[in-house]
Amino acid sequence: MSDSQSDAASGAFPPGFLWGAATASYQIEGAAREDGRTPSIWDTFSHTPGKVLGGDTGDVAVDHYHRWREDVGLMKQLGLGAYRFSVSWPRVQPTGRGPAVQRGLDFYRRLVDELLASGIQPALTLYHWDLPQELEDAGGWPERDTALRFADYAAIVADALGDRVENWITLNEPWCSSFLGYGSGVHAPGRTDHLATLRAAHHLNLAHGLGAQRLRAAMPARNRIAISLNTAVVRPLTQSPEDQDAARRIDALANGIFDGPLLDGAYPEDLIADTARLTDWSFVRDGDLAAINHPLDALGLNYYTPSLVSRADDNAAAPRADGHGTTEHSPWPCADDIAFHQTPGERTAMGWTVDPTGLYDLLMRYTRKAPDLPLYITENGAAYDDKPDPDGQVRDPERLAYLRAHLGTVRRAIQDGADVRGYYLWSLLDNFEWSYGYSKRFGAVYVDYATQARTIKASGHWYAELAKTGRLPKEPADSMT
Ligand code: IFM
Repeated sequence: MSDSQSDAASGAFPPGFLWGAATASYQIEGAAREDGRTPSIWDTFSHTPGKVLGGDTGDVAVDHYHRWREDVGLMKQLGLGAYRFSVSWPRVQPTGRGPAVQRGLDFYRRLVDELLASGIQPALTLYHWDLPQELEDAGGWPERDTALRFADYAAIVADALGDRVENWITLNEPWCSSFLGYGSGVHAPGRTDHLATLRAAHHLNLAHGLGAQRLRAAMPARNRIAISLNTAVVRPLTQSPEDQDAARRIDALANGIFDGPLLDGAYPEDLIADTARLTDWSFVRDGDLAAINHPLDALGLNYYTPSLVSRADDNAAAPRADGHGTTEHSPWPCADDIAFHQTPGERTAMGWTVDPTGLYDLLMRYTRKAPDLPLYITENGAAYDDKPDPDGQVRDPERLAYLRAHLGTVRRAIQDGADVRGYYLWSLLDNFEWSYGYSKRFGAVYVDYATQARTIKASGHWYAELAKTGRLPKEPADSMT
């Protein structure tokens, strides 16, 4: 038994386990038109009537651009060891080309310095979905040039912050950028073209690889480079060969399309065969796969809920609801005959089933697939309809139970050999939940959107206790729950 396995067996997380929280630029910053920032695809999308619930936009969000110092203070109160944030590409390189804007970079430098002074490790994500609109106008992720532009942008940020940020994540959830952005169209830029979806996925992979090369060249060797994937845990509805094949196909489209080139240096053969009627994949050029296969220092996994699929008898009847909204257009290319089902059990406010076994399965899957790669859970959490009580406290027992259950399975996975080094709660603050606007609250900290007042929720106090002791607290942190 390794040291970390025996720690886990004794109820504790391994020493040095990183307790973090995560956010993303467009979801929290606001200040959409300040200091030279130009519009991203999410500015355009959210300002298009009918795209985001209630017509919400990220114009103000939770005003983190101005309240960042207060927010670092909240992180200190939560006892966080790490904070994962993303850089807004159009804030530091407006329009996605050309020189950097110093004021934009200065914002992140101040934030990082404050984190370091507070003993909180920064973990920087380069791309969490806010593509400069001008790059989308030039074709967006389906076009190869966007990957080259990303590599230049990565070098700019590495030059500015590589001396003080040690944890780097190239992309967040490239599946969402490609399949929701270009397939179902429920995310920006809102296109519904399955060939564009697959091209976007490849160019996001290429962006990761080229970006990782540039980061490596520009930064001290101690810095770690990772990517955050929202790998799906895909389960067949029944054990019939048809349902098992449906699960295999969705697995290839959700996972193999990213972890194949990243970890094995190739797209899975079944993915190529399953999508042959749409494309011959000739947009993959010589040298691309080697670039994407650039060595990683860690793998980030984001987990919320598993997927349950079956082969639909009647194509027209295949439900579209797959956890990302019920949409007119499926995000999944060449999979119109596959149906998605609600997994049984309690659901969060997103309608996502609470199933911590999926997180265990995910961690063990990548332990088997990439045994030498440290794993980080770069997102996990739940939305609930939180409201302050008359005494001003925010009691969120469902989220607390969700976190406790999921962290219990993380501990079990460590005990069973998974090299999990840290956990980032999604999210630090309530924020702009993409096409759901401000209607879904994921934060450990409640935000009153009218006043921007912040209140640590009961689950946040509980998490602080966990971060302090490295053990799952037996009882809620205080009488609030
Ligand atoms: O809010 C998002 C985040 O931006 C990416 N991962 C999933 C979260 C919850 O939907």
